[in-house]
Amino acid sequence: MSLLNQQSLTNLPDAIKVPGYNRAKAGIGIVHLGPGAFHRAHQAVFTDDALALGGDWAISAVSMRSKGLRDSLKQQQNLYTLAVLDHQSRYQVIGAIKEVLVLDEDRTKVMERLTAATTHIVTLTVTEKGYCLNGQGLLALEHKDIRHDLANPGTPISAIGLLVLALKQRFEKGHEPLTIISCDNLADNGHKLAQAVLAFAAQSDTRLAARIADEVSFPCTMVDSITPATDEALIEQVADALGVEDQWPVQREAFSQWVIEDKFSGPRPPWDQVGVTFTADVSGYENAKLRLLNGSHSTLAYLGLGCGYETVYQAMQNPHLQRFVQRLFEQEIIPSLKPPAELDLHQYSRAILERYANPHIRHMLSQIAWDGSQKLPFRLLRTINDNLAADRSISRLCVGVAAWLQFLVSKARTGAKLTDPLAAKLLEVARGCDGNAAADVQAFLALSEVFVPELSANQVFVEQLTQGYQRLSTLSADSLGQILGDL
Ligand code: CS2
Repeated sequence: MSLLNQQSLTNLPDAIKVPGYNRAKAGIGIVHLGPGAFHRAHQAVFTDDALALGGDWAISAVSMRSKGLRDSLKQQQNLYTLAVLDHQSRYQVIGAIKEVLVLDEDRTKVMERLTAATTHIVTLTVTEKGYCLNGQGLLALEHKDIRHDLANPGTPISAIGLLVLALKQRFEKGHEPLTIISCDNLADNGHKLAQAVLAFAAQSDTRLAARIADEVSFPCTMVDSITPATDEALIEQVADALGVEDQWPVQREAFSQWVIEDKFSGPRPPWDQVGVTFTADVSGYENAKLRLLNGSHSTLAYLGLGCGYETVYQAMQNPHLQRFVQRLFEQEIIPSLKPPAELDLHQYSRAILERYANPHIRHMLSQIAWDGSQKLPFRLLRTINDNLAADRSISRLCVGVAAWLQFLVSKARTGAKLTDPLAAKLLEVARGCDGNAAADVQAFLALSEVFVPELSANQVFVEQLTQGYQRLSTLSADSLGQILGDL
């Protein structure tokens, strides 16, 4: 079977949507850091639609480390397929990415793109750990990548070091500043990124830091679309639908939402005409999404894996888990939120449950379980903190955190691989656990990278977490009804 490329576009079945613009003519206006499946299924798709309305907004995608995507997409002239999986699946060939570069190997080209007068926007999906933040949400100066970049500012390996170098060189060239948009699941993502960039710049050049603070905009965003990792089944399904082979398609659900703080340093694509929401304050949307969707995702991942389930869909077929998530939403998460007037949280959370019940999406719990140490603070711990301050219940939220601790203990016991930047430390603590709930929980709470001291010292939290941990010590699909019974 021949490969998807520019030439094959004209022979695809009629139902397949193809780029509605001249790819050769569209210039690069955006540099994206971290072109994983989520970027390619979300921002790149909005941008593809915007390109059809005109403008030089094609994307130069910079992979921070891996080379696989660059090498595969190069053979397809950087075209790839988006499969939207629902009761009626549809396929769309995306042309918005013009090139994929690898930071390490294509450094000169990367800097050229970042400092071109024609580049106006940098977007990022580098995952939570890519921001190199400490437990307080500030740049971790002791992080090994940050130490490397401070010592070698001309050849950075972190996104933060790279952005600072790019801004410095742009200012030297006299170009317009950039708008830098974090599209990761961090609360207050724009502010966190801005703080990290400023803290890094201030280490060597306070004038540069001041200029960045004055001129560069870091809008906050909320991004949302469930995007399971690409697997062999998808590759086959896409080949069947297209009649040509795509080596690296992406898949997602039909739902896709992007809310961006309306605060740009320069021009932007006509994203507002293709479904992106611009607003003065993203925090209401962002917190609702992070706490309800991502918070329940992580909870389901650790509880579901403990019961032997593989996917979100399977886990949600269990009536006890379904009821538990509903009550978690209603009793503990919704009361913590301050949504914008137009957002009905009860409706929003019902829609999330419907999305989880999409049988066409095989979203692996093991994928969601990655990087718990980076995700839980934003997804569950901040909600716990707010509820404690307002004297609200936290018992269900603590079950989610306790399920993570039990997941770590079981990884330590079985020796299975743990994907988490803090894996070595987490496993060390987990190996020392002997089933005494109070002592085990205390050992985990000492991890200040995850639990801020105010929280680990809070007696209500410690008690509830210990109870949750105790409850889950016999977790299995059969015992779930009893374990979650009164929650
Ligand atoms: C998931 C997210 O993998 C995870 O941790 O919770 O990727 C989630 O699917 C997206 O944020 C949905 O927008």
